[in-house]
Amino acid sequence: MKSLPIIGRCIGLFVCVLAATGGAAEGQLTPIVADLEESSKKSFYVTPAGNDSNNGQTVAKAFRTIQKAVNAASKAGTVIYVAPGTYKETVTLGSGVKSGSPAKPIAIVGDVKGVETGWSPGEVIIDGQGSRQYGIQLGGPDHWTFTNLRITGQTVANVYTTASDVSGITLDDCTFDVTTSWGLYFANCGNVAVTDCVFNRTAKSGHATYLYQTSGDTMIVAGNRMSLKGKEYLSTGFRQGRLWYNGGSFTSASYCYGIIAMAYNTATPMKITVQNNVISDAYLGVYVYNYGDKKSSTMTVSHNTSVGCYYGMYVYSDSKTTATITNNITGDCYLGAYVYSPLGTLDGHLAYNLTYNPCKADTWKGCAYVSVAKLGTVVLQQTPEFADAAGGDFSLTGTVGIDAGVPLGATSADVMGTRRPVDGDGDGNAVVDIGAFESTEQEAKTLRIIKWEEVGVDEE
Ligand SMILES: [Ca+2]
Ligand SMILES: [Ca+2]
Repeated sequence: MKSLPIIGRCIGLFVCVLAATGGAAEGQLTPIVADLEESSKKSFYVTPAGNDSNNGQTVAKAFRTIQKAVNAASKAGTVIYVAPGTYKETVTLGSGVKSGSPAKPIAIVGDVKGVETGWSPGEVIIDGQGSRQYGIQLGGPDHWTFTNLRITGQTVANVYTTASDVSGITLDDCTFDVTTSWGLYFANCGNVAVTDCVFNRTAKSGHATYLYQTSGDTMIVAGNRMSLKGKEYLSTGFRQGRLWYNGGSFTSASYCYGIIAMAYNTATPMKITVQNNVISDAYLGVYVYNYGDKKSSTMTVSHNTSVGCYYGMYVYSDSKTTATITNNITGDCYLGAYVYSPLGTLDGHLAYNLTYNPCKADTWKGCAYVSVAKLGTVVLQQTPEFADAAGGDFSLTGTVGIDAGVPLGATSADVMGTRRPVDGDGDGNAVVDIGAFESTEQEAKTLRIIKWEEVGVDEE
């Protein structure tokens, strides 16, 4: 029995060698070998050189289509590694496809670094070629995660579901080339998480995310970037109060939103988290809505940077939801924020260059379009300086907004995944910045000054 812990620590090669040489302890080792075989079956491989008549269990026997691997995945915890390359298909998770479990989702991982497949690094692209409606269509199975995929060339939505019970879906580190209708379209779904994704939009793109949960208890939209780039940045006219549809002014409905994160769940309390997102040029940059009327529901809408929109931020909740709306930037907008939340707190907010601003002064107190239980520090009409807004870099480089946030709703990392808070104004006290980016500029300057002074001393 004493040997068991040692085998446990040597898992892998040691066990395999003993088994191959038919060692004396073979009988004892058999169950462990069986376990290893079992776990190896939990990986499938898809490569551009694969073939769907293979078993998909090794790179040499890889599948050619992601769909084939999806159909083959039979166990919770299965990982499907997809080699760099282009996959011209719609990946459909229909009713015959297995679900993962909350602790062990089934994962499709774009092997962009080539570590698992041995392929040269590159993007893993699901390409609709301008003719397929969807990149991924979800129709039943729960608890699937999608990582490091680029989904492009679809005609309706990059990812789509209208099934009523799809839950436990995570999209992480993916890139979506948003169609003229939707990037993500999730109607009537359960728990969804969209994290660290890039939504490439143009002035003709539709909604980046349309998420509407009617079940589950958690919705997360965090660390996503969806601002327009180059000459299209601040080009759409939303910020002057003009509606805009597919690249032109429009007088009726159908204009793009950035983030739509809505829940109408009367069965269970919801926890909605919308943080560290970067949006520009949308009708509603950040639209968060909870109306299940369940006690202990929470909404945290913090550290978003939303510019060039008709409404930078539109947050609405029932009277039982505790909403934390803090550390957001809404600027170059028609109206900075419309907030209605009877139990809500609005604090550490920065708004500037508002076309419509009946409050005039540097506070929103008394403004009809902000109705919350607690109104804290709200800075209006101080214009922050961004590093390269048209390039998507909204790092603060001046003084406005740096170390100006509040602890409530603060995140421990910014949209780039780097730490918060950083002492950005060099006063020795690290405080979070307002917006999606945490500035490290002043800290870097301070370090340079110290080094220069040290050099100066040495030279004397
Ligand atoms: Ca700071
Ligand atoms: Ca400071």
